[in-house]
Amino acid sequence: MSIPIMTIDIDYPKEGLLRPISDGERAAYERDGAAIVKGVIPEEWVHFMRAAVTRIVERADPSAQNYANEGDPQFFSQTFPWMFDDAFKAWAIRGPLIDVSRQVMADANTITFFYDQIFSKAPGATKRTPWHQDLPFLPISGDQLVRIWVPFDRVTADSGAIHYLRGSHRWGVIYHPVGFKKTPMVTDTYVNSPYENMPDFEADYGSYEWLVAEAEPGDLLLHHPLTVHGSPGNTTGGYRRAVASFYAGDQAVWNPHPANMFNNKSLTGHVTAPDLKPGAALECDMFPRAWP
Ligand SMILES: O=C(O)CCC(=O)C(=O)O
Repeated sequence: MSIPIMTIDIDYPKEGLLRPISDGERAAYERDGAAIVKGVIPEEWVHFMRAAVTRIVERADPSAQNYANEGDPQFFSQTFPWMFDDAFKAWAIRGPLIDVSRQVMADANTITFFYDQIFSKAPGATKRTPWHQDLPFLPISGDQLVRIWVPFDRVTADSGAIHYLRGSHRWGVIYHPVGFKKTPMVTDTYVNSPYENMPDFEADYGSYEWLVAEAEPGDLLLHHPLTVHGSPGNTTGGYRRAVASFYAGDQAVWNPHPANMFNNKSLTGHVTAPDLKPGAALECDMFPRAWP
């Protein structure tokens, strides 16, 4: 796919964040590596992005993922939707999440949009999201990084609320990436990771403190890319649709380790990784400047 030009050819909502992120929310994020921020996304954006997610789920391009087991209701995912759908481009580089990133990474001089990913669990999609951290999948290092997960449906414990292991972003450990579906293409990429094996968090669930992130449309979740997290299946009769967007400050740099997501062609084969030198700033058309 060619590098997109930064024009947006559709009409999109113009309303910004409904209120700033509070000191308490920022402190919770710093302490726990995850936080629920209530009532900040304008309703117009929620409707606009719910329709956009539905469009991409229905499009079912071969570059999309279905992590569900054969015959089960769909657990859909799609990376880089912003590169082929202008609604996602507007959300990524003109929407309210830029202000969120600025407020969370207050010491950053610039904010770069790194990538986006849709997660949609259909009614009855029982496949769980395995425990993982995001950083080991990504060709970046640094601490000025935030993932913002925005739901477009009500998210409850039984529809697949994300469980975050509180404080795990400060353990100083990076775990081996695990494929959401164990196909050879995925497993062969991640086997080359320089990171250590993950403990069995499922078996020892009760020994840790978790944030179970139930949320409503209009809310958002912040998480640090080193926070261990995962989610159960959706046992309700409704969809659980969300978009996760990843932003970086100027202190983050390119780190193309062998297990990064661009080597997992089933996830990113529809885009071309940029030709940056290890340690370089994230400056290229694929990672657009969101601010200033
Ligand atoms: O929506 C999910 O279950 C997975 C989300 C996730 O792992 C992420 O955004 O990093």
